[in-house]
Amino acid sequence: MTSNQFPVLDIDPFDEAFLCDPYTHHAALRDAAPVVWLDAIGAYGMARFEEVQSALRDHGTYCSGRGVGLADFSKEEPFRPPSLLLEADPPLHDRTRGLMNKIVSLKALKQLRPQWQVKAERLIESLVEKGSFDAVPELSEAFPMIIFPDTIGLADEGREHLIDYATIVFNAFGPRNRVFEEGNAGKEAAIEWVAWACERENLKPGGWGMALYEAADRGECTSDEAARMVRSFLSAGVDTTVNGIGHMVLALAKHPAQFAKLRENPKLAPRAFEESLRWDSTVQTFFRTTTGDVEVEGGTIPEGSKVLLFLASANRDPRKWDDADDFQVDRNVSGHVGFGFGIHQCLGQMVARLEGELIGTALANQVASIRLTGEPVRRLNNTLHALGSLPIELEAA
Ligand code: HEM
Ligand code: OVM
Repeated sequence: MTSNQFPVLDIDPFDEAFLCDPYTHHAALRDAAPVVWLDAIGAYGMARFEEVQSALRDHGTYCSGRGVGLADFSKEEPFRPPSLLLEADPPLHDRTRGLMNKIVSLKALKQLRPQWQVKAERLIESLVEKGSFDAVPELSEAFPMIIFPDTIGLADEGREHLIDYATIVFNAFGPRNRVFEEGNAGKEAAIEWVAWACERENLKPGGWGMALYEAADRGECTSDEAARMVRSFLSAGVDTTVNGIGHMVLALAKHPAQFAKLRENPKLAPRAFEESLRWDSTVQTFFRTTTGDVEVEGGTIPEGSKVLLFLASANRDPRKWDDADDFQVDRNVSGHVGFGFGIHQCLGQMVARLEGELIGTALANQVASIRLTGEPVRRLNNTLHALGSLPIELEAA
């Protein structure tokens, strides 16, 4: 399938040069046209804020049920049974979402906040004592791993598989390229562990996992569906916040004046986290599939086309944001699409925001300066902007 109506670009958004530094390539995508054809992957692309937001809003035209990766589930076997949320359209999506929204509620988060706050303050306290360390294992992975698996009620053994599992899942939205093959190699055990961890008998009482089986007991879903929904928590709930926190720390380390602003006013912590998601969006892209021929500026996208939505590029579009490439902790960042937009907008956004706020606040309270002590190392992933290593030094306040 080709298109001569739209500019044909030979940029591969999943090649290693692009994934290493996506931001240097986004402007070319945005400036070419509102809709482009990406020959390297055989899909359309939208990289401007307006088009990305419109496509996310119009879930009837740009559907998710045929997968939100490059693979079209109506033609190819999905790499795992589809998510009942992410890879579903209404009415199935809305039914699942309703069930899960009741569990990830404002009330639940209010109850968790004090415990999570103590853990965030303690973690930063121990890291300030240490001084120099790698912020990926010791901070950005450590914090979500301290709180999230317990919130779900996961078994104690095997939790280390969670990050490997997310690597596999988020790589699988892209093509079967080298990043996929090499990134996923040797991580197969994680798939088996996650299937095991989602079973009722392996979940602890009182957690969000068991809450889904209790919904099944009330007849609100089947127990197979409950297992699949627990899997959604495990797929989307860890590596996203890990890299959201990691990139906030990196952004603050690179912008000492912005960190100083946050220290002067720790109440900016929620904004600082939100701005870091705009400035360096953890989830870089998702696909949609067109359900019919779509008339857009520049031509017609045929039915059954894959369209790659560049969320991270939309969040840096100068058509939408003043000084789009500047990181400003006091920016009004409302409307960014780092958590998506519309019916699929992140189920766990309150969880992520709370985690980011607590780490941002703990840093503002306890730390005088954050200094990079070496080059950050990227962990290339087809969907996530991810860090492998972030050597930093914290100076006590
Ligand atoms: C959906 C990003 C944290 C669970 C999404 C979407 C994005 C996103 C962009 C939209 C997908 C689409 O439109 O196709 C993020 C980021 C996070 C984060 C950047 C952290 C900084 C979390 C957490 C959880 C979670 C902590 C679980 C507690 C989900 C689920 C969906 C979703 C289940 C699918 C929702 C649906 O289709 O209705 N997330 N997420 N996410 N997220 Fe998150
Ligand atoms: C799911 C799922 C998996 C990956 C990502 C995601 C960002 C959701 O299994 O529902 O949302």
